[in-house]
Amino acid sequence: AQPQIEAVLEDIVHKPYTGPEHKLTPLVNEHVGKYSKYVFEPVESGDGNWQLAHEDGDMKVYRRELEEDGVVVDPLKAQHIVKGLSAFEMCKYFFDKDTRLDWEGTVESFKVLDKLADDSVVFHQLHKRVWPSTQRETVFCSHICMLTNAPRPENMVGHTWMVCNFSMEHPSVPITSKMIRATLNVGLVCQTIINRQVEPGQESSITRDDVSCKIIYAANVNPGGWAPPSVVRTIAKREITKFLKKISSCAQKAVLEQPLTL
Ligand code: H13
Repeated sequence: AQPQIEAVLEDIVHKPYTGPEHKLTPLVNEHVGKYSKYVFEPVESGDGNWQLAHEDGDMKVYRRELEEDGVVVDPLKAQHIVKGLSAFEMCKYFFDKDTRLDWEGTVESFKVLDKLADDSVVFHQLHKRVWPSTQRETVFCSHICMLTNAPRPENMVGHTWMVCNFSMEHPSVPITSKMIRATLNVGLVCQTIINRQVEPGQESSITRDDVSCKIIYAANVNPGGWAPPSVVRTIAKREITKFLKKISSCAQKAVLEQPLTL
């Protein structure tokens, strides 16, 4: 089945949410192009290297154990289903910096370095100290877009949406010895699932009660600098689980009073 899956993933195309193009458009396209396919590579039926690390209701967290130069860089993938909101609403909530600190438990503070377009922003983040050692910082570009031709789960309505966050360097924040620069590449892909039959042309009758958001979240984290592998693995599993639970409940609350946007 592998060549078939590869052919399907090859067809995925991403469309900018708002545009226009900017100086990092080629870099964004490169990352989104790769990540939009990687996120959909199956974990259950794949090569067997993915292990289910945590399961809690609709949430599943998988990891592949990997070390580079003695540093743990386990790829992580998680799936979750959140009731009462659409794929677009979830991605927009994850992308929106103004509500980030409501749910983001790993960040102490952040700064916008570059607003490239409404759909592409470069950030510098200071992370909370999780070890009794040096604090981590990250510089990354965050991009929101729509994916076309992505594999559609059963009972899906509307479009597939994605936020791609990738580490990069930026001249205004050189790497110093005061902090360790961690690097992450993250893809959050969301699709809206409907729990009742809707006749063609009746889509405007869909309400919040009818929908759930299916999330696939993939993260490749390099903590930078050495830390005991078992500690990194414990923290990574704990943080990704906490993150998914927290963003889900915060996003549900945030959209509650608003009309559904598919
Ligand atoms: O995705 C998460 N947060 C984003 C918004 O703050 C930023 C993140 C990103 C940061 C820096 C570079 C690129 C992307 O996408 C939530 C992160 C949840 C935690 C995932 C697992 C953390 C593992 C930590 C391992 C020890 C350092």
